[in-house]
Amino acid sequence: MARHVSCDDIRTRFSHAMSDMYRAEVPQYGTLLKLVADINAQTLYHNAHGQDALTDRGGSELARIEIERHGAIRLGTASELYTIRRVFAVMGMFPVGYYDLAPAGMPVHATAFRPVEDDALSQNPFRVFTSLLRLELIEDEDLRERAAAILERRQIFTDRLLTLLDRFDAEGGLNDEDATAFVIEALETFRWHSHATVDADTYHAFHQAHRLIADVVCFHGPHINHLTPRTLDIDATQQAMPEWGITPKATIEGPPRRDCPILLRQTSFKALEEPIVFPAEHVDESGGEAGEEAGTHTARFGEIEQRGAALTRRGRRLYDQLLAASREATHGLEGEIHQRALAEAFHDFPDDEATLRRKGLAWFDYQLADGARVADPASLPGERDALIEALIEQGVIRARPITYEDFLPVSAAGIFQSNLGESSAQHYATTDSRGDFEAALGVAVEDEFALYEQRSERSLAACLAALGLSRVA
Ligand code: OOG
Ligand code: NI
Repeated sequence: MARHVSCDDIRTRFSHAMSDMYRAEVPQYGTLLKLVADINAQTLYHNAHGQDALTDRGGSELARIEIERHGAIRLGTASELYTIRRVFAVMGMFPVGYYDLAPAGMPVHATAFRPVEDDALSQNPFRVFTSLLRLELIEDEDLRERAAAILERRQIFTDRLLTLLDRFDAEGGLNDEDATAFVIEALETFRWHSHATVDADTYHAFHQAHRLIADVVCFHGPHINHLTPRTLDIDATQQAMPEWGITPKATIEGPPRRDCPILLRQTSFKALEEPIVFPAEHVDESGGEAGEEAGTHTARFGEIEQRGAALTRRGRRLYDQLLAASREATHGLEGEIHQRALAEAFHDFPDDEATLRRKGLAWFDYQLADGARVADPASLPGERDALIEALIEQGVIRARPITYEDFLPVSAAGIFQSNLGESSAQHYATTDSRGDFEAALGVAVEDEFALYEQRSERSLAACLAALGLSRVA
């Protein structure tokens, strides 16, 4: 039997193919990539420490930055979500986390498909924020039923892709030829279609109910709506954007600028209105066919992100609390002034690595220092936390923050809004629908906190084992 291509390789082939496709479709994305590469090179040049901080996994963090991207798609039905899970599985990407965006006025819930193993993440951490429209939140019953009927009729996956998915599931992998075909076929699902599947009136009716509904329901497939490169300095990138002909949104989402970056900071720019064509649906009075009708649709945009340390549950609670509390102080503010008020509101969030670690606010990865040896094992404390501190103090092990690999619901809602128009947030009185989402997905989503904890524990256990101190772990 022919050898299987690794899922990691398929993911990397796919993310390159997707990036090439998006660059051809949205030229501003190409400009953004150049700008981010430029800023990253400058940041590394001016900040040897920044480079050092990125070399935590033996330099792999630095290597992955250049290919690191996240994208987003919006799906219409449970069965689309079920099948996209199978598609991402071929690329070694699994659903992590549940994001309910209804409280923020978006009629969707979501997960992030991403690699979960350390090795896979360091090779290429490609992620796709994947949301599912919640039709039940459309109030107008007639519109809701029309949307469901339209979505029921479409097939967003090619026949060949479905065959390849069955082969992958049956054989546990794809050979080189099939992997190549898989990338080509999977890309079709993410492609932009300028022909709407519904007439202009139907489109406008959905658009009126919520722009997001029109975007999901009226097209042949869930076009990739952005691909985001990772910058090492989002403030500098945001500032430079206008010089490159790109207009960013007024505020950076997420935590303020800090010495020790945490979680995720993001900003986006609105894509231009794109021409679309509505099919000729009616026969006009003279008996001739009324021609296709031209229109426009705003769907695709650009975004940049800067990633920092993953927070523990405790750290995340503090982040959520401070962010909520900052609302009043930052309301209506933009740009630098907004960032200053936000930084003020985050004053109580410790901003040095040692405190973040000791207070259990962020996750750390532990590595043995070069040539590390314990001089006097008997003198080491028995209690675990004290032992770790002693080993760090003696320079035997090093602790590095683990990079946050996920998304933030409040930020995501802000990104949705900037892209769909500020007026897009609506009030939805809903309960958390995680159960429905997981039923559609066919599996439970993984818990991101558990993944970070396991990684931290594994790295620590390996250090202690190598030092002959495993009894404590
Ligand atoms: C997804 C918006 C969320 C992010 O980075 O948080 C997102 C969408 O607009 O479909 O991309
Ligand atoms: Ni995004």
